Amino acid sequence: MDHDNNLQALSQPANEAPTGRFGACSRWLVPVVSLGAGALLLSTVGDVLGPVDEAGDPVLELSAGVGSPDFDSDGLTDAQELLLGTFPFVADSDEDGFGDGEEVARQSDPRDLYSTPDGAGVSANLTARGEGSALQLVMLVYEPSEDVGDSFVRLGALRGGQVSTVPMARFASYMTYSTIPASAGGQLISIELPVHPSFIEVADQVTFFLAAGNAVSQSYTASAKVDISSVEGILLMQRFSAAQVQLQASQGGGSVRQPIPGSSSPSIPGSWVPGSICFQRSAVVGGNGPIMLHQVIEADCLQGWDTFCVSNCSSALGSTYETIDPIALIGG
Ligand SMILES: [Ca+2]
Ligand SMILES: [Ca+2]
Repeated sequence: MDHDNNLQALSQPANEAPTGRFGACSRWLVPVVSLGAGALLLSTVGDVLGPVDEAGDPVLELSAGVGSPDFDSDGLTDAQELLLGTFPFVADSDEDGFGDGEEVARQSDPRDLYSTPDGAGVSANLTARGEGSALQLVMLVYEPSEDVGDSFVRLGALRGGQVSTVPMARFASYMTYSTIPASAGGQLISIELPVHPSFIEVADQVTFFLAAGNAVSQSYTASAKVDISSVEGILLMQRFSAAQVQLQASQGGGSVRQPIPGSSSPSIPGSWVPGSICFQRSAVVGGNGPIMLHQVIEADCLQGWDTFCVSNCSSALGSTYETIDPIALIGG
């Protein structure tokens, strides 16, 4: 069964890749393994690799070199800093000794002086934002080794029940990539990768996941994921946040669906509720390896957020969706 094969591939380092585990130019990249059937992300058109639709036809071309600058070289692009509320021109916004990008990668708050990274191992963060016509995936990996070549990074997608490896090496001309020194001698790897919205729209929901580890031990020790869904032509990012969850703490927490319109077309439908957001709680009702099946057990437009709630938020009650358990990606 395809699931089993894909899950097995997920749980093992991609050392069966045709060009060897490390390419000559980018040692940290895990080269292409394969894309699952029905999960076309790229196609060769002449010598050009680019996004395609389900029929395999090229879709809107993303211009090479797309991406926001990182003025203060902290690993977060200016656009991402504006979204996070950090200072695009100050590498350490809260002056706690850790750069903003490093704090995001290491799960601490770059806007809180008293929130600093704990733990010394590999750490990863994956999120997304809209930029132009693309969904921009934002990957940050903290690698404690001095040698960035020790890193072992893999990006994948769960879509329509299929797990695929996203071949980052083939996106090289599209993505923004940098490595910068971290505070204690390690490295911060920062990658922004544009994905065409149609990749999500054709499947309603896609979970992108990132696994990172050390090449010497050939195992993944950190992982992250982001769930993106498509409703009425708007992409929604599922987010978990202490502050948001506190609103429903008495009910056991949950998540919110935050719209991520492209910056060039902020076309939130008029039927959406401004100033509130779709809050959902779900329960795990099944799964297979790292794939978990959730059922929505609560769905309400919740006031208090400077965003928009999808008009059919409450109709999600009882629906199911698949996602990845990032913990299950570790150790393979
Ligand atoms: Ca920056
Ligand atoms: Ca901080």
